[in-house]
Amino acid sequence: MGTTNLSAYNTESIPDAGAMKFGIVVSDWNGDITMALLDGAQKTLKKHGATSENIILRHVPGSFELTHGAKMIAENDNPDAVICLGCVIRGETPHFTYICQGVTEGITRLNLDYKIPFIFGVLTTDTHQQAVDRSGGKHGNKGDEAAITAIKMAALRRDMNK
Ligand code: DLZ
Repeated sequence: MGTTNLSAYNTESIPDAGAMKFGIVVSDWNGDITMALLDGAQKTLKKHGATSENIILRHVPGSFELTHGAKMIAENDNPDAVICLGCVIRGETPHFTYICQGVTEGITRLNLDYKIPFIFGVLTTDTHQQAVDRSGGKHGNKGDEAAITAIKMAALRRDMNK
């Protein structure tokens, strides 16, 4: 189990994203990791048909601000889904717990309050190496997975609104 690539998926099972609009909000904290997540998410969206014009990108300082950044994209850019990308690495103080709790509850609430899906693409790791392993390393890229989830959830909503 330990070496499973979590980003492995069947490409043919993914809906076409050509007519979909996505927001991405990315945290600049732990930027080496979050830029790798962003790269994965953008490449995966485009691989499945999304155009550059239909990928709205905004940066926020840290993962705690992802909720507000995502909310602003939802209110200003009319996306079909918003992907939230961040990386919180455990330190010596309880700060890790509060940030993780804040962003998790924030994104959950957005999913309940708005009609579009908000995707949780936040790594929460004990070490920097664990984050490297999950942002394009031996465990895949959480950014790819977040993009696939966004496409699937946008398609679900589209199908249910038919
Ligand atoms: C303050 C802080 C710390 C200690 N660690 C992280 C982290 O590992 N990952 C992350 O995304 N952000 C961290 N931050 C910043 C907070 O998310 C937030 O930006 C500040 O507390 C200001 O609200």
